[in-house]
Amino acid sequence: MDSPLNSEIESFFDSAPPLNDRAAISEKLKEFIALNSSESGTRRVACVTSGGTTVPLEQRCVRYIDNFSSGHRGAASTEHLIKMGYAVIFLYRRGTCEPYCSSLPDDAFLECFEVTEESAVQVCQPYSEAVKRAIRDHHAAVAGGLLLKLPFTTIFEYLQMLQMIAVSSRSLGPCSMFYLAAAVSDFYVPWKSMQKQFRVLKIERLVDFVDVPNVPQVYLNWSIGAWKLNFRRVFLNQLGNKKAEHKIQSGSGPLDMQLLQVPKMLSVLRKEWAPMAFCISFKLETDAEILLEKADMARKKYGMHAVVANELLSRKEQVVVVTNNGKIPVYRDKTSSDSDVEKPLTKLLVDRHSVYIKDSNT
Ligand code: PAZ
Repeated sequence: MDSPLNSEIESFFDSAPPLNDRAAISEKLKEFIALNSSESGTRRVACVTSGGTTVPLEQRCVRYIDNFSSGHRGAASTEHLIKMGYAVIFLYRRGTCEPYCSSLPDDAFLECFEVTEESAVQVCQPYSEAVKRAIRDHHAAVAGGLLLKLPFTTIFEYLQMLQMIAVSSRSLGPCSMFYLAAAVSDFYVPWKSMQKQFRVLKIERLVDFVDVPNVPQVYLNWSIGAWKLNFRRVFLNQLGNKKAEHKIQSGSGPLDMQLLQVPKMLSVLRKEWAPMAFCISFKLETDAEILLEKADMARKKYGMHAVVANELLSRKEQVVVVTNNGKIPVYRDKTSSDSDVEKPLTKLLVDRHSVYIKDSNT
């Protein structure tokens, strides 16, 4: 338990800001899992993660690091999994694609509705069918206890919520699936060190840490061209009324930033949080040459049951499912314009999950 990875994970969670709505999330999860577990048979429950995590640079966040993920993969996969009988916990980045919305325009609220002469609101004719279908299907999934949507924004929220979901769904044993399509930041700024730096100082004014009490490691080093340095010593009132000494300068210039690596939670998810669950992670690369090799390395390293390898530009057309007994390419059905690659992909993974459940029960 006391491995270097575990202590990194512990320090990540210790340094994370507590979730505001932890109790409410926990209650929703408990209800959802109970609803989908019954004595007559447990329904399969998938946790689908979707969209990208942000890395805040300030506690009162003005600036943050983000990534490209649209959440399309996660939203489409959720719809297919529900169609195949799964209940889905959809852990998604606020503002990215949501299930049942793909046929609506981006600003659906403003484009799909109009105000009539009698001041009533009605759906614009061209969107009538799409809106009806989206509302009907979404309502059926949520009201039927098949879809629980949990939004996140930051890497801190995402990992805390993933841990809560994994631990809560332990009771489902092999019937639980993790489908980890979110694009998760590799690096982060520890929350506590952020408080020390940015509560008083603005990012562009901070040059370097020297000797900050209670901070064992210097996490960030914002350095600005040496020729411009005009250090002043400031003493900031910090945690427990202790004084922290910073060097700052008031000029401008380039900014170097050192971030900590986000500890790899996949192996902890597999070994500790949800050891019986069927786990699928995704590997994205921009270089096709190294993609499959890296996906297989990730599969072995983190003990995943499958890794879905995808390349940035072709990710909507084809992916490769890497398992311990082979690499299976999966293609979008190009003969149909409204088909997506997530349909055959989820079908394949659901079949693998069935075999896994059968093997686990014998
Ligand atoms: O969200 P999206 O549909 O735009 O893209 C999906 C994806 C490329 C983020 C996903 O398939 C994926 O590869 N996620 C893992 C990325 C990674 O951390 O390697």
